[in-house]
Amino acid sequence: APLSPMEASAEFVVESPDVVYGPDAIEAQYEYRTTCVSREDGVLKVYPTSTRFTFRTARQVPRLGVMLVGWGGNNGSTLTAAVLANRLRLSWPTRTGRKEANYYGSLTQAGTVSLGLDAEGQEVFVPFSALLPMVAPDDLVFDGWDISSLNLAEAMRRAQVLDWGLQEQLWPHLEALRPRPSVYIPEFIAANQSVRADNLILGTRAQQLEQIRRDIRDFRSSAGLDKVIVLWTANTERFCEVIPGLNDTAENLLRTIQLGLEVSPSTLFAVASILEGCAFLNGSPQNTLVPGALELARQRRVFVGGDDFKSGQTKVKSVLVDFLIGSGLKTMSIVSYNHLGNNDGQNLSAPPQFRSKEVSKSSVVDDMVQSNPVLYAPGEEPDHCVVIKYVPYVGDSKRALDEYTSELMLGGTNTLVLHNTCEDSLLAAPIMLDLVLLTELCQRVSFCTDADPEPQGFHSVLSLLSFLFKAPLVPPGSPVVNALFRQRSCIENILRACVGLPPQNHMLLEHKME
Ligand code: NAI
Ligand code: DG6
Repeated sequence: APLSPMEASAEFVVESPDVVYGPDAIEAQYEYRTTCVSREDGVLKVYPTSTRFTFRTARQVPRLGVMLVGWGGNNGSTLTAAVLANRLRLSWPTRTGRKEANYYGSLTQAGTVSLGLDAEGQEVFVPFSALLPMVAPDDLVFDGWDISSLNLAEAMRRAQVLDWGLQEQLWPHLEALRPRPSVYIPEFIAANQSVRADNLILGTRAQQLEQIRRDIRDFRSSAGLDKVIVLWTANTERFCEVIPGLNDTAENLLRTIQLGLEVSPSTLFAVASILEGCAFLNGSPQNTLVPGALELARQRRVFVGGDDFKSGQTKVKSVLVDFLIGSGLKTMSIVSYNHLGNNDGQNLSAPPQFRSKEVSKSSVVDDMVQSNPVLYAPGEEPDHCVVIKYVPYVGDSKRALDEYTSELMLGGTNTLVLHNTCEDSLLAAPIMLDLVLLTELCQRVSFCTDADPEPQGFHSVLSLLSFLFKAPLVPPGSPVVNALFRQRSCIENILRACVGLPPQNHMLLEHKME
């Protein structure tokens, strides 16, 4: 049943001696129960463990600015338009009736969590955003860069994503927003993008880096912001080579920039953001966050996250293959074809840029395959083929066709075929929103344990964001989780821990007794 109006805006309080709501922060004592496994004399021994954490979440939400690299693209213009449309409570006529602005597709804004059972034994749900104090998306302030000089109103029209009636209402609000000039290094994106490149930061790499840093500082002060987060939603670049001495350490990467050696535009933006103390998130597949950038982020205690928004076909894949293998079926072939006609598709029609996307789209079932040694021998994996074609006529309305073939018992096979059509940018925009809101929230969380009472924040590689990325970056040595509902549980349970609530276990034992 839909949430009642009261629950849809519900604030809740946890009544427990372990949770203190102070004027500045929520402090929760939390028992982290897990297990440790060791191999002893051919036997797996499993030891339950328990660690006492204190989580502290600052309650004051900041005035938050978001800088989009690729602001004038389909995603950038659609996200900016969506926030404005919601802030202005816009509605517009369509051939199927009036539509109202909403945030469908956003985990934090349109997802819910269960708080537990009420006296009648029924689950009580509240919006995900009610779990902890979060910035309201309507309050975000946008700025950004683009190699194309179109203002945001013209960019929205070029994108052809929004209904005309909505575009007309947004036009006067978006017209004044103009992307800052950006760094264009032609060999990193497809040659077909050169016609857009009329809004550029010139100079040496070191001068370009300084200009980006000045832009961030200028935005922060002129808009009166407490914090800025930078999000790459510009064209997919080709992979850059990771070369010892060039970009393998923070020191080498900074020297490379000073010497004007090879560095991608996205890595330049990452370095500028980190040096300005701003979290940097990579929504495209290329390896922007080279080891030197990761080390710099760690040294400066700045969050970074990536890679490549997990929006449509890959999201379904990370559910479907988890379902198949989790049910004990042996998936042996995954074939994913898609075609699209937006500028992203045009850029991806060049082989080096397609290759970046192919890698991130293909890595997404690895953890599920490796989790099941009953089905898969060591090194065995399904055939996995990814095809992307550029078909201008369909614009932003991406068509994705997938075929999954799995082995059943006694030699049977099962083939599932899926056809998925939707506006790509309307899937990506709410994911961008969640990335920014969750990253900002994580910046206000600190914790300590009984063994290590010194407060610390999350690791600078913010793996909690995995739910939102196709190829999640994780701290060294940490398992990569692609399965969508494991990723969602991770976010939900960590947020629950911050208010002293146990992990969601779905056991419903109360309903399993006579
Ligand atoms: P788009 O091509 O419409 O927008 C990209 C924008 O980046 C363009 O306006 C372009 O002029 C600009 N740009 C290129 N290089 C730049 C640079 N060095 N500095 C500043 N601006 C630059 O593409 P769209 O659809 O907005 O997608 C953006 C990125 O997000 C692409 O890499 C895409 O692969 C990725 N992505 C998109 C998803 C979706 O569902 N829409 C999902 C996953 C990833
Ligand atoms: C064609 O695949 C274009 C890509 O940018 C995708 O649309 C985007 O990465 C979304 O991919 P997916 O697999 O999450 O739908």
